[in-house]
Amino acid sequence: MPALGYTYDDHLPADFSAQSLRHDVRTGLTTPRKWLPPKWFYDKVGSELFEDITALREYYPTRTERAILDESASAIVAAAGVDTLVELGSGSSEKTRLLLDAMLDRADGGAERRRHGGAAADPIASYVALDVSEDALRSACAALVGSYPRLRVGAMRADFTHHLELLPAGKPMTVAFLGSTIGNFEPAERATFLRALRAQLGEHDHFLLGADLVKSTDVLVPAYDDAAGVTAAFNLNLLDVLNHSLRADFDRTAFDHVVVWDSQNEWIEMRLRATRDMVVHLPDLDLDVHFDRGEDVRTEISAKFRRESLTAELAAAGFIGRGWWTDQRQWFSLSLWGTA
Ligand code: SAH
Ligand code: AVI
Repeated sequence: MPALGYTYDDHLPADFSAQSLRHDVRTGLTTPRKWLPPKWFYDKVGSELFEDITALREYYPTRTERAILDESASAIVAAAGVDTLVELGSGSSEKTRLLLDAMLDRADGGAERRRHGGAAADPIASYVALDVSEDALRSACAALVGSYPRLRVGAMRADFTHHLELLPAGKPMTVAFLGSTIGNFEPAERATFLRALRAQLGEHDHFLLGADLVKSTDVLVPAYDDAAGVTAAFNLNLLDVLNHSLRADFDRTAFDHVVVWDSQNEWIEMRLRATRDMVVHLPDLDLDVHFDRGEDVRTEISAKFRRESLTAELAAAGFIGRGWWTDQRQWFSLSLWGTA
């Protein structure tokens, strides 16, 4: 057993933040409609702010998904029938505990029946957390090790848009992608991701997807524009990330947090809107970026789904539906997908 109690594998190059962030910032801030990819939200402060968001009264997705898991984790685990769980974008791995409890209960029954003198602390199930955020991975995995002596825990620092080929092979696994993080992809990116994931899965593997559903804008918009301003702080923190990582000189007081529901695409857009004309210097990129007063940088889309179109997208990528769980109000869904 490693000293930490969990294994830690960093698959991101040492200059990941430097190179990949530079590339994304140059691409996103030099086009007429400026944008930045949401994966850069999650430095230590950003990961903590996201956790604060999950506790907000207005932010229903986390507690709704947790309620579905409370009700149905055992049924989900029974349908998937595996004892290895790999989670993409695992963050705090908090809701995951409901799945781990169900997996361990299920495995424990089997272990009792198969016991041939193995030590009581032998691992009976495995969990691999994959995230770009080292801080989130380390605190989540350390906490899991403390809570689950019979769980083998691994942390993989990796980018799920580039590194799916690193998923463990050999034993059947369920790959979980919770929290509706899939909604943060553009549609084309989402199709690429689903095809890439499908290519990594064998006939006994499953994909467990948490997806937020279309609902009234009276519920959707406040979830991304809360009264306490936590989501605004999360959005503006992106400018601090650029200032720290690229020696940029964004003045965060010169940008407003803006939330728009795009009814055609059925997604929420988070933007940062310049409140005055300005030039921002990014010396590490040898780049000066001009902002007009009122100009937006799109920082995130958060797509909301419908069962029929989501099923069609999964089918197009080669997945077969194995189960669909939702809450009473049908605000959020958990769905299980097989490959054969
Ligand atoms: N699954 C958790 C956390 C969701 S927040 C939940 O449901 O509450 C999104 C998480 O995905 C963050 O922890 C962030 O660091 C991670 N993430 C975002 N983009 C990523 C990428 N490209 N590769 C790996 N992890 C990513
Ligand atoms: C991680 N992701 C699914 C969150 C969402 O709801 O799109 C990120 C977030 N952005 C603002 N609030 C939460």
